Amino acid sequence: MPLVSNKVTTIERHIIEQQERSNGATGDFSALLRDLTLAFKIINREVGQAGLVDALGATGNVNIQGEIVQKLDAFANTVIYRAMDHGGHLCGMASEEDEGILEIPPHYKRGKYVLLFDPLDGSSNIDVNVSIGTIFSILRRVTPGDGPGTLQDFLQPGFKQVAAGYTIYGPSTMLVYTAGRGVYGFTYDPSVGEFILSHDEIRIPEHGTIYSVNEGNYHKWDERVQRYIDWAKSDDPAHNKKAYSLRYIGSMVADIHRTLLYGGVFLYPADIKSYKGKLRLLYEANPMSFVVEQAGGRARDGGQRVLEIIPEQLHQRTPLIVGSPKNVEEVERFLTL
Ligand code: AHM
Ligand code: MG
Repeated sequence: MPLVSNKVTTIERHIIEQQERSNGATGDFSALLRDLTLAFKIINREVGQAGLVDALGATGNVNIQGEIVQKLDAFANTVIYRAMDHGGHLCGMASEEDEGILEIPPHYKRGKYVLLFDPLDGSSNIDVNVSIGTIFSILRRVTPGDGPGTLQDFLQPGFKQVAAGYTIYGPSTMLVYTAGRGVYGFTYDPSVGEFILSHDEIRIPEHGTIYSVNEGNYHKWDERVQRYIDWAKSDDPAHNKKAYSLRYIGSMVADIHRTLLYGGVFLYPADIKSYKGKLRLLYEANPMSFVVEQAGGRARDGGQRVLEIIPEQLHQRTPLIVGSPKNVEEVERFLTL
């Protein structure tokens, strides 16, 4: 009987194979991603024990977004910085938890990339054992030389991202990433300590029947958004449409991960309180939009493509409508009425 080979691919092998296919690859980028996965494994270990140890609850510090920082956020933030500061691949980092650029210590070599990250997104869900995630975005530096990265290196539009992705800490832990050549998902096997390729070349369904939004904000939205939501949850026999289902976890990584696999739309629109929306362009909207677009989806801010927004500030916010191309177009039709 011939041997049947069921190839087991770790993320490390996958990245190397991808690099070999792209011309001029130096291996620098593979090493960078490898360092990042180590940070994710450490965060995963800690998240998995959150209910056991006294790691729950707010530290009491207020971050620059005016939110209470929880212990695991602070932990994840430090883990990523420490895993990435000495690899020689980065000339700077920026985190949703820190106000300014995080510099590479002067005694370490600096490299040609910058890393932006949201160490633990959806942190209000930590205490109730609901999925949370880490989001990352990698850009190539644009300033010449090998000095510290400057704001210019970070404030690049999303279409310039070299790679982006997220790790979701859920019933199983998964890492989903794109380097601009499709989207790949890896499930963590804790028994061997490896992320194993489980979702090859992810494609988002063209259309889905789920909408995902914090509907508690309904009365704060523009009436065009209200009209879309009214339509989304109604039957529309003229278009052979049944009411969509609402699913909202309140962890963007989890809500968008479901949207990626099942289809539909995730929205965080602007409202009268947050007139630019809630989500951060550089740490949340850009990386998630890059992943979704690479899987065949669509990501808009209500007027333009998210990945084409020219950032002006590290912590700038943006409205976000992301998901299956047809669903996002449905929302856009209501927005232009
Ligand atoms: P965080 O970065 O402080 O965790 O906030 C971002 C989170 C997203 O994960 C989620 O989509 C959104 O906030 C939920 O906000 P709301 O509670 O307003 O629905
Ligand atoms: Mg966040």
